[in-house]
Amino acid sequence: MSEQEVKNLEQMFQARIDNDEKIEPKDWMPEKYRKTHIRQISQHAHSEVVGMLPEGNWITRAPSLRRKVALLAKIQDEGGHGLYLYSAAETLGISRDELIAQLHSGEAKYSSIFNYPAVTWADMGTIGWLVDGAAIMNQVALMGTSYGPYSRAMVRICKEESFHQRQGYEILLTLCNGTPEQKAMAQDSINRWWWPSLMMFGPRDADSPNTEQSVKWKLKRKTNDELRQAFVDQTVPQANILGLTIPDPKLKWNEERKHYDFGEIDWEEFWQVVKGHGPCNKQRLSDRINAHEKGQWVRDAAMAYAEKQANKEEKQAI
Ligand code: BYC
Repeated sequence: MSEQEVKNLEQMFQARIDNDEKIEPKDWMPEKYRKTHIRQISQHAHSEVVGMLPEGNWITRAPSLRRKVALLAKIQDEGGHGLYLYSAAETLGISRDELIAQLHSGEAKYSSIFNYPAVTWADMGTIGWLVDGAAIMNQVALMGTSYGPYSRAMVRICKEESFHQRQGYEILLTLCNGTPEQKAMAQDSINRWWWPSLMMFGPRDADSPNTEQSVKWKLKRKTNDELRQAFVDQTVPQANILGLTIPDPKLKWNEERKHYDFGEIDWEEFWQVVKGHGPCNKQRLSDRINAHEKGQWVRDAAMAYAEKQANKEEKQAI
């Protein structure tokens, strides 16, 4: 194909996006569009699957049967979200095995937030409220993303995430209406998770190499800073209802902007965690690799069964 032909195709492609059409797997797309989507969708999938680990640790320690059932269901949902997202990424011409290998080798990233430890029961509430809350803020915008399979996966994921957010908030509401020790446990949890939750939205727009192109392609419908601001604005009144203090002395309503002003994120900490030096990076990755290896017999059994079925069907056809 000549350079001019590629340029024409790119123009037509951008016109479809500007016209809010969805791009489907068999449509022509620029190579960079395909690669950027594989990167973001697979990192999103990895985040869901690694995100099961901090909570999985609390299933056996949940304080009641009702809490245990709800937590189990939430974690299973996250495994399911990973599967929809891996499937969406596979439509772009990469295999699940390759994606998993990229996670295990450290080549692919997953959300920084899951490299922090969940040390108290209140953390199960805070993860639901803040971490799922931040995830929904991002994912509601992603329902309008230009790539069809990603956008459709988001619709279902968002419905399930809003249940997750509420179950977390309800855990905190119970603790905040409980004994002074329970309320203090909730406050301690918010103190630890607030800033890492704000980091989930990624670097400032000015330091985000991918945002400009991703916004043009409508992979991103809002920028990192826009989503972070919307999250802060939504979350402060919820903290007030709980009677908890957000650990940011600079947090203040700005009447002129009609938004909350907030303090500076520790970007040094963010990049350290993204580069693999957070409190739990090594443990998360080794737990994931271990789980994958231990699950080999399940994949082997499924393959053997599928082969048997295929042989049976072939024989019946003869
Ligand atoms: N953590 O140019 P930028 C969940 C990387 S999980 C780690 O702004 P982009 C849940 C970024 O990848 C929700 N890395 O990038 C599950 C890039 O590096 P590469 C997870 C980060 O992609 C269980 C570099 O920094 N949600 O719901 O335009 C329990 C420069 O950044 C992070 C998603 O994945 C980070 N926080 O924007 C509970 C949503 N931030 O790849 C809940 C989908 C940035 O160039 N993803 N980096 O080497 C997105 O919306 C975007 O990928 C981001 C980053 C906004 C995260």
